[in-house]
Amino acid sequence: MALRSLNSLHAFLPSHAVVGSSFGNGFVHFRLQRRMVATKMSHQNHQPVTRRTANFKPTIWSYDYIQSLSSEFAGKKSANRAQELKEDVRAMLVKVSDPLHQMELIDTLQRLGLSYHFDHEIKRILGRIHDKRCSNINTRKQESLNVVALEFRLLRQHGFNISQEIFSSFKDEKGNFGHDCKGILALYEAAYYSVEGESILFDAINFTTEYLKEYVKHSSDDQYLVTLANHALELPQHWRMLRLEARWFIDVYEKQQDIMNPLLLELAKLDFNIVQATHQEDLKHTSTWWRNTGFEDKLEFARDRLMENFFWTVGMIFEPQFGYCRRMLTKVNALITTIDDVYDIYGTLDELELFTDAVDRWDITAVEKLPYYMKICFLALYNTINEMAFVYLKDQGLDIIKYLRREWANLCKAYLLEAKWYYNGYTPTLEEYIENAWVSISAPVILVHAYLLVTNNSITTKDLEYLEEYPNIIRCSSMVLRLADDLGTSSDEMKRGDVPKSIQCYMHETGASEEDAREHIRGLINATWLKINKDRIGNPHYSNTFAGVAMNLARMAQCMYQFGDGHGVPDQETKHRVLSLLNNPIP
Ligand code: 0FV
Ligand code: MN
Ligand code: MN
Ligand code: MN
Ligand code: MN
Repeated sequence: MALRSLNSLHAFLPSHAVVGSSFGNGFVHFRLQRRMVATKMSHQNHQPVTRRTANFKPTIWSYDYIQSLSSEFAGKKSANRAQELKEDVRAMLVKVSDPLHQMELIDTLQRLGLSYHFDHEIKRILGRIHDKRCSNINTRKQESLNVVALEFRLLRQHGFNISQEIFSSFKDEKGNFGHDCKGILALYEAAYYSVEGESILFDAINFTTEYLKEYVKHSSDDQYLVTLANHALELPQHWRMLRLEARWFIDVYEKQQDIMNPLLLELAKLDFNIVQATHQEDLKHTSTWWRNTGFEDKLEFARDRLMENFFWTVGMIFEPQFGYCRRMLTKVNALITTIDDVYDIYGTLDELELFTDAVDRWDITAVEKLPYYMKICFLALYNTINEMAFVYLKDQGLDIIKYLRREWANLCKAYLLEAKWYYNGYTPTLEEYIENAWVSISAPVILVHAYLLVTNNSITTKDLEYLEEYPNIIRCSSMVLRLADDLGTSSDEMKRGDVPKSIQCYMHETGASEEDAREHIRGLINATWLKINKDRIGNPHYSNTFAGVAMNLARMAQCMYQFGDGHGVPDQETKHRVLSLLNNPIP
């Protein structure tokens, strides 16, 4: 049935009458299950309005708890000691001359979450390694798989171009890469940096995955390697949230008495705790803002997830100097989470049209027509984003309001289309769904704000035009976020009543089982990472910082939805993760 005819049909039906109507798809029965809340008088026409409720759990992080956070690592004493240690490590890094040891040290610094202090040194060292290796690719035969794979991964991580061919001599005619387990693990981690069409690396992922699965099943003397292999099989390093990875690796590293360097360990712990203290201050700031929005009681139906929204932001950008960016992006995330619930749960279609129009026009006088809860929501959005633009104008001399409001308007339009699909019982094809859903997941909003917030002082009109076209890195990061979100949230969304998500669209279109559809979606996530990897190689269009934020958003999605809906469900895995990153210092 054509969408247009469904839309016009809808105009004759009150919103609740659509429930249970027979639009001939498999989702109608879910819609019957949606829970209804008390009937209220609508602001518009004084007809009773039946609204959905999601019954989200309340937050587990109270305002008072957040405001009580404090850390003994916030002061000068810690900062001074860290400074001393950093200079020692820097000296060590430039003194090491053997390339293998240099690379191992860089890898350890990265895993401990310390490499951001040594960006310049690391880039210089890797630049030298890249130049030297590019000129004599054939000498690789004498080297171990471990060395070559480590080098390949580090170079790709830092945007250097290096060919997959350096692995060809390790591969036999059966597609095996030998029996050196350390090397195979290194190859596994490296292969996740592949781009489309790299068949050696494609084979490498298959081979190494099977090999490592067998390896961890059988007892081994090397417990360290078993630990790393198990962790890698769960998710490769490339896909992991940086701070959680650092927190995990610091513990693992400490237990490795024979290879552990006490200097690195002390700095890693101290730095982690200092960064945590900075994050606590950012969190307190945003929690006061959140309380002042009044959403907690004026928009009671919406998720109260300030802490989780902050956690997403820490995943996107953790370095202490980006505190302002972290604070603003947390507000952006919290606004998105709330507005998403307005469209998905509470708003009637009439109200949603008005809200979308108000955001599209970015017009304060549009508030007059909105129901009370939407006035609160719109003004909080309008004021927060305008203030951000005001600060930008004042400090950077650049008027960014038109770029910001465009993103919010696009988001609301994508939300509105989904709401129409939902009320009309329409199931799009997967392609039609995705065309809208990479926008409705909100990543373009987040990343355009992030781009402006991390690219201080140097933005040109050309950059802004480039941004308006949504570079690949934004599209791909959005795709990963959307697909991972659908894997983690769509089961509950279907139960409460929502538009069919990627899994359901694919099932509807192909007749696949849910498990096969999920497998298909996981395949799309894999394929999207290949595009991200390609975009990273030698790309001059944006800073490494921004590329990091965009990739980190994709990583965060895989983290938040690893065990279900980590964003919506507050008291499970996310709770422990939040405690370990934001509450508990490393002893
Ligand atoms: C997810 O909710 C959600 F709210 C997101 C991803 C918005 C906030 C984004 C960040 C904090 C990064 P939900 O699954 O309800 O989103 P959809 O789009 O599926 O309704
Ligand atoms: Mn090259
Ligand atoms: Mn939603
Ligand atoms: Mn939604
Ligand atoms: Mn969802």
